[in-house]
Amino acid sequence: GLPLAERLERRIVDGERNGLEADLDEAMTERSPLDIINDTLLSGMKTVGELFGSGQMQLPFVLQSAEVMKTAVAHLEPHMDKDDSGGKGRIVLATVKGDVHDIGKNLVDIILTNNGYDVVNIGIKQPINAILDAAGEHDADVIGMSGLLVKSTVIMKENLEEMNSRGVAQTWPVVLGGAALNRAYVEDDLADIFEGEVSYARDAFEGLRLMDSIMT
Ligand code: B1M
Repeated sequence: GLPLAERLERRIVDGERNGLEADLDEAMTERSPLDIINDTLLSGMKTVGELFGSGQMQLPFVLQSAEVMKTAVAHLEPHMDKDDSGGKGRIVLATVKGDVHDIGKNLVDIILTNNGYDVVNIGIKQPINAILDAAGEHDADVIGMSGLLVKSTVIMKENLEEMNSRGVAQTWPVVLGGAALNRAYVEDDLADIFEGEVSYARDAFEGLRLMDSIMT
């Protein structure tokens, strides 16, 4: 058979979950859960994206791969190093209106939670109203928005404009992430129109670094 790491990556691409947990347990004897996610599972998801984008994979199979990815992350999560005492700061996290992609957002949740932040994860397809309501209700320090569709980058811009017009741009620094964004769009274009602080996180770890710098 294939070496373990390749086998795990194949499981994501093929959406094959039989024996997944056993392979993950074996992988954890050699590598940390986060390394397994970053070096192996995410590269499987990347392949899925490429196959789907080039028409070689149909949507139901993408969904299966996403389910296997989620199962794998759920299996690894309890084994991660954590300081989940909370108290370092609170972030409201959402996938924006019209967008269902949540694997990345949920990884950000895990990384921040495991590093002492309180995360209020309000889920997918969240309109700006719901995001701002949650931020107010939970007395958040930061708002985090995720989105993977090109359409979502436009929604994010509208959300920031809405925060401007409601006069709450200064209330919550905003962190944005997701595959359709890029640094220049956020740090040049969006930062230009937003009356508060907006930053771009390329991955969950940059999200953590941004939280650390905002909260100190
Ligand atoms: Co969809 N999808 N999808 N999809 N999907 C993409 C995004 C796409 C690029 C695939 C492609 O064509 N190559 C494409 C978008 C194209 C575009 O907009 N131009 C696409 C499409 C077209 C669609 C549909 C429209 C397909 C259809 O219905 N015809 C549809 C959209 C539905 C909707 O949202 N309304 C759709 C649906 C789906 C599934 C439901 C099948 C499934 C999602 C399941 C789920 O999430 N529960 C799915 C998947 C799995 C993907 C791909 C293959 C993988 C996404 C993923 O989970 N990656 C994706 C391909 C790609 O991204 N290139 C694709 C792994 C994840 C860990 O990465 O989310 O980027 P990511 O998160 C990273 C960073 O971006 C960052 O940290 C994470 C860890 O490093 N990050 C943050 C993310 N959010 C952050 C927030 C932060 C900080 C960092 O702070 C707030």
